[in-house]
Amino acid sequence: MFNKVLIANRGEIALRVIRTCKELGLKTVAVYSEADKNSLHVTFADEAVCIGPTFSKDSYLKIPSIISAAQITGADAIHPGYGFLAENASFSEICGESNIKFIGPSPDMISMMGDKSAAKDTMKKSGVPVIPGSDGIVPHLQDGKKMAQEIGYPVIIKASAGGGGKGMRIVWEESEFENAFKTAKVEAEAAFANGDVYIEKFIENPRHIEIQILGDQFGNVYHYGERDCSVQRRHQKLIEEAPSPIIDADLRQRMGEAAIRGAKAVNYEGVGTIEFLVDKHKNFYFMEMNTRIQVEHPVTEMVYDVDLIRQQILVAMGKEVETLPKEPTGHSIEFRINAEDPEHNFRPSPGKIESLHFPGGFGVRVDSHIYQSYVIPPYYDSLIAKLIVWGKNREHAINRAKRALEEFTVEGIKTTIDFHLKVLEDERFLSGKFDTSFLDSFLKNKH
Ligand code: MV4
Repeated sequence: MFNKVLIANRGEIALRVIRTCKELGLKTVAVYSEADKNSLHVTFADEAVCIGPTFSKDSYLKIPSIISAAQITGADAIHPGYGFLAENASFSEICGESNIKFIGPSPDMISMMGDKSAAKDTMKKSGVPVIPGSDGIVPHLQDGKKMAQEIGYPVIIKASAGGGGKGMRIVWEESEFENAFKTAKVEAEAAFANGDVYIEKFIENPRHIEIQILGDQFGNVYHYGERDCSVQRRHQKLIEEAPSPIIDADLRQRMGEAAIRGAKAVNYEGVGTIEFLVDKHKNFYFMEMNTRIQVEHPVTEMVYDVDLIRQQILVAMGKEVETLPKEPTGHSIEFRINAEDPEHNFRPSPGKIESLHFPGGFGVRVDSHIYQSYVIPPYYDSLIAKLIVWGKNREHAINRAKRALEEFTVEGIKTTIDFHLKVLEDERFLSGKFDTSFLDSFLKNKH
C-alpha cells in the first residue's frame, strides 16, 4: 500500500494521474522543471518540487532528482505517466531499491519488452502470432540475405532496441539488401548504442491495432478490447478510436485472447498494450508490447466505462481489478490537439495562448493542461490537449467530434484542430476503410 504518489511527468498526463489519485484519497506530489513553474500540474498537486532546469535531461529524466523529491516529500509511490522514464528499467529498479513503489512493471519486464526481438520471441513461444521472419537477431549480412530470400521480398529490417518506427529499413529487392542492412545497423548503433537488427516480412499497408490489457498481482489478466491507431504521420498518432471499424466481436475475442496469453506467459502486472499489425486479410501479428499507460487510453475508458489509471494504481497496491471488461458500448474517438502548424509540415508552434475555449456537452471530454494566457514552452512534446468524444456508434461519434472541434478555440498559436475537421470530411476516414498509409496520402492530395 501507499499514500502519497509522486507524478514523474508533466502536461496533460500529470493532471490525468493527479485527478485519479485525488479520487482515491491519495496525496500527490508534482515535479517540475524551471520552464514549467506555471504549469497546472504544479497548481493541482498537493505539493510540488522543482527538479531542475528546462531541458528534460536535467529534470524529467534526472533520476536522482526525482528520487530525492520523493524522499523529501515522503512520497511512497511514483507514477511515471508515458514517455520520459515510463519505460526506463533502471528507474523502476532504483525506485524499488529506494522503497518507493514504481507504478509500472518490474525492471526485468521493461528490459525484456524493450528488446523488440526478445519480446517477439517470448510472444511466439507463448503462442501469439508473430510476423514471419528471423528467429532473433541477425548479426551477419550473408545470413540476413539468405533469410530475406527465404522470407520473400519485401522485407523490413528493424533495430532490436528500437520501436516506434526508429531504425527501420524496408527492402524491396535483393539488390538493396546489403546497403539497407549496413545502414540499419549503423543507425541502430548511433541511436541506441546497440546495432542488433532482426528481419521480418514487410506487411504492406497494415492497420495498427492495439489491445489494452490489465493484470493484477494474483495472475489475472483481462483485456479491454482494441484501439485503432492507423491514423498516424511519421509514427506520431493523430487520431485513435475504439472499437476499430474493422474488428468484429469474433476477431476482438481472438486478438484479446492472444494478448492475454502473451501477458500471462510473462506474469504481466499492471496496464499494458499489445500492438498488432492487421493485414488486408485480417490476419493479426504481434508487433510490440508497451509497458505503460498510453496517450490514447481514454478511448478505451469511454467504451469500457473504466478508469484505467485507477485500475493501474489499485493493482499496484496489490488489490484486485474493480472494473472487469464487458462488451464495448458505443464508439469513442480521440483527436490529438498539438501546438503544431499542419500547413508547414506540422512544425512546432509554441507560444502564448491568447484565448481559449474548450468544447463541452454530452459525450465530450477534454484532457488538457493548457489555460488562457498559458505559454506553451518549446522544449517538450507539442501535445496540448486531447479531445475525446463518445457516441452511440461511429457515425454519432463523428458528428459529435465535428461540432466539438468547431467549438474548440485556441488563439495565439497554430494547432491541429482544423486539420482534424478536414480529416472528418474524407471519404476514406468516414467509411472506416483506411490503413497506416492513409494520412500520408491524405496530406499529399489535399495540402
Ligand atoms: C512493420 C510494418 C510492416 N511490416 N513491420 C512502424 C512502427 C514500428 N513499431 C513498426 N512499424 C511497422 N512495422 C512489418 N513487418 C509497418 C510498420 C509501419 C507502421 C506500423 C504501424 C503504424 C504505422 C506505421 C507506419 C509505417 C510503418
